[in-house]
Parts: sequence; C-alpha cells; structure tokens
Amino acid sequence: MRKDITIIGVPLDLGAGRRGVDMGPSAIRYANMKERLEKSGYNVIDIGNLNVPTPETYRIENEKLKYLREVKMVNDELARKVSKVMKEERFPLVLGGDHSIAIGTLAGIADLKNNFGVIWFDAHGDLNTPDTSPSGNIHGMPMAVSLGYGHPDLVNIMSFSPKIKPENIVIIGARDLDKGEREFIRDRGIKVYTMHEIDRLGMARVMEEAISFLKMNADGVHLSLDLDALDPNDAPGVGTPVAGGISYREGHLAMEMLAEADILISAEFVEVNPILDQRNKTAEVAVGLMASAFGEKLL
Ligand code: HAR
Ligand code: MN
Ligand code: MN
Ligand code: MN
Repeated sequence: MRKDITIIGVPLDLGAGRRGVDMGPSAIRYANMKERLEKSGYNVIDIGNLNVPTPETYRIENEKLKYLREVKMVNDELARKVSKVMKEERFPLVLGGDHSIAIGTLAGIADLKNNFGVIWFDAHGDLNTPDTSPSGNIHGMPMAVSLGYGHPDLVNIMSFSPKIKPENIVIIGARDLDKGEREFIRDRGIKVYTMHEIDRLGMARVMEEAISFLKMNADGVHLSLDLDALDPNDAPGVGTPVAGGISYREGHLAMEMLAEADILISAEFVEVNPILDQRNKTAEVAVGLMASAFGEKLL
C-alpha cells in the first residue's frame, strides 16, 4: 500500500434522514486518527474539510431526491479532490459525512482507474434509485448511482458513467435491504454477503472469498466502510442503526485481512453520528478499524 495518505473531511448530512453525521469528521479526528496512522509509518497530510452547506439554509425541493443540488455540488468537489490526490500518487482517506459522499469518492477514483473494485461494508445496500427509495435520502443511493442508475446530475458527475462494474463489487454485512434493492442485486448479479453468510461461514472465510473474488476481477480496491455495518452495541453512534451486525472483532479481522492482502487504493469511513454516540465510542471504533486496515499490528 502507498505510504502517503491524504485525509479529506466531508461534513455532509444532507444525504441522510437525520442530522449529526456532519460532525463525523471532527469526531474521527478527535479519536487520534492521524497519530495512529503515523505510528504505523505513514506520512499523513490532512487537507481539512470540504465546504458543505448546512441543511437549515436550504430547503428540500424534491422529496424523491432530497437536497439533490447540494449533494451534487459537494460530490463534484470531492470527486475532483480525490482524483487530484490519486494523481499525486497518494492514498485518499475520506471521512464522512453521510454515505452519499461515496458518489464523489468513486467518481474521483474512476477518473484514474477503469477497473477498480469496491468492498462495501454496510447494513444497507445503498442500491436504491429515486423510484425504489422509501425515503428519498440520497445516502441510500450511492452504489446505484456509481453503477449508472439514478438522477443524471449524480450519475454524470465527472462527465462519465458508470464509475464501476457490477462484477467488481462486494457488499458485506447487509441486513436491511429494500424490495427494489433485492431486485437490483438479483438482476445485476451483485455479490453480497449478508449477516446470514457471515454467521454461517465466519468472517475469515467471507473475507478470503471476497478478497480472491476482487483480486480476480479488479485492479485495486476501494474500501467503503459505513459504521452501521457494525452491531449497534459496538457502534451506537450511527444515523440508521440496525440490530444484528458485525462484531468489533469480526470488523477488525476483516480490516486485518484487507491489510494483509495489500489491495486497497483508497478508503472512506462514513455515517459516524456523534449526537447519537456514547463518549465518541463509534469514532474510536472507526479509527481502530482504520488502523487495522492500514496494517497496524497487534504484536
Ligand atoms: N435503504 C434505506 C433508504 O434508502 C436506508 C438507507 C440507509 N442509510 C444508510 N446508508 N445509512 O447505508 O432510505
Ligand atoms: Mn451506507
Ligand atoms: Mn448503512
Ligand atoms: Mn429499511
């Protein structure tokens, strides 16, 4: 993995149904992220936060795509920043913010890489379109958008689409999929390890399979980690908690195996909601997982 990391904070919560994940980047930084990564030998540059509009100063224009214009604007800028960081041959580490920011992250990566993979840890599929979304919240749509489905303003960020191929994606930890998302997964043959498979096979086997699948198909892998993939007992500070998630140790094992496989080219940690957290526990979990993904050793 590259030894130079550039951190980009995206304090956006307009894509989510409730406030609070805009404070995610601060909470994660406060949990000693930078020091932790430097201890593992990385050169870390934090370029701060993108400029993000506050919900109170905007109004919802379209109930099927809430804050479309503002979410697009932020993702346009994020895509350019991620692309720039990658051109500098540094590793982009994006801090959310709600998961709609994956639209920009993936667009920025796709600007340089035409066959990259994505490993997506999430309780949700984030595969909704405006027609299938039960909420109109764009953070339930970024995977679909990146595959080329959704509103043209989002799909065509960086002026090309799609950003990723369905066979280059693995979703892990899903346990709350909407009807339209299930059809989407079936129709496009997207590889999903739900909690059922994690229970049955164990996280080690799931990760072995996911890693060899991605290695076979893709050149380099982006890690998109929605903290709600974890069990709410371990990560209570998330906007949309769903019971029965990935345990603390399973999460760490997954990250350790990714580090060992040495396949990551970029990463994002999203949906940390400090308002709902207990003494910054979820941000600390996020930083611990991050450290493991970047190869921090137990011994
Ligand atoms: N599937 C639901 C929707 O589209 C919930 C989306 C959930 N949110 C996230 N993203 N935290 O993973 O509204
Ligand atoms: Mn998500
Ligand atoms: Mn989620
Ligand atoms: Mn639901």
